[in-house]
Amino acid sequence: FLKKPFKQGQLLRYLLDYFNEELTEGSVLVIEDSTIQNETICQQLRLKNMQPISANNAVEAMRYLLSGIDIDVILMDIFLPQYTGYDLISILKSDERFSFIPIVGLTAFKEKDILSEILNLGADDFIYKPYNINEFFSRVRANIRISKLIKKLKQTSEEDYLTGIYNRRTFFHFLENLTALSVRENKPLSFVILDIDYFKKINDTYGHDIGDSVLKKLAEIVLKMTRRADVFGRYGGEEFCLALPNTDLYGACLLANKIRSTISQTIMTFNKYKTISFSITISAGVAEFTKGMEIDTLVKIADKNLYLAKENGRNRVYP
Ligand code: GH3
Ligand code: MG
Ligand code: MG
Ligand code: MG
Ligand code: MG
Repeated sequence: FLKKPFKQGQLLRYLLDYFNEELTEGSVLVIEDSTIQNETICQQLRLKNMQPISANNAVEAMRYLLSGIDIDVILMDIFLPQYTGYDLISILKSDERFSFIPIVGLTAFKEKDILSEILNLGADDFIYKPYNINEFFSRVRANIRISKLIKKLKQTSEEDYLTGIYNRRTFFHFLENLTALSVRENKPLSFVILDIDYFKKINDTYGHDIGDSVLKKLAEIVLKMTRRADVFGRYGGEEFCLALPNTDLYGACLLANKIRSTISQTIMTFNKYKTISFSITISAGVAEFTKGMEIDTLVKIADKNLYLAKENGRNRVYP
């Protein structure tokens, strides 16, 4: 129900929200080698407002998953050429990037203990072919429900509530992985801590809500200036951290300085009782990871450099 007269844009937003809900009940990756069956399943899903993504084998399915496309449920035929459903389930369930996506096994093969084998491997549900169409939809839908709930929980636990970037725990989880990658591939890796200068004064002068908005704005600016492979998180309070793969100390200082300079030149404008405009500065400490170094040590070095940047006048990067 939408009461007239409505503001311009309100109707459009309402319709978009409405149709988004209606149109996308969930996305389903359909892995089935029989083209006819694959097409039939996709057709059936489409009729129920689910978005099918069709793959004919495990490799194709992996390609979709690795592309980062959002998938709610995986519907998987067990007998596939080359890599079977058994292989694929084992791979997906031992990879933290995909293990949370519900897998529904699908087969016409009724012998032996196939159902329990598949569930034991890590599949979440199972449907025998030929299936009752209502049961099929109900099972897919139930798994979409669970999937969306898991994704929401995952997001809440990984993100910083205020800025939407990674929280400290997630950041360090990624950093840990990046240190291993750096050793394995013999590529540099750098770590940066950014800290807003005199942030307490912003809160004291304009209020905590404006302080919060400054943190959000800063996160937005830094995120735009980093590469896809870089990891950006909120270290705590008004401190942020960056992990920069394939970047040595020199490159990291260069980027940190670019960020520092951009921020100092950004006029932030907020509307409270009146329009408030000001700019902020940040200081940064940088450290490069070397083989065998503990993460604690890496952080300590960056922290020490941040301290030096502060001591020597702020709005600067050390070393
Ligand atoms: P320095 O230049 O030495 O870094 O000074 P500073 O004032 O930035 O540092 P200090 O550590 O003294 O103060 C940090 C302030 O950040 C204090 C705290 O209230 C504020 N703060 C921490 N988290 C939040 C938050 O989520 N929102 C807001 N608005 N303020 C926060
Ligand atoms: Mg098959
Ligand atoms: Mg601080
Ligand atoms: Mg500070
Ligand atoms: Mg401080």
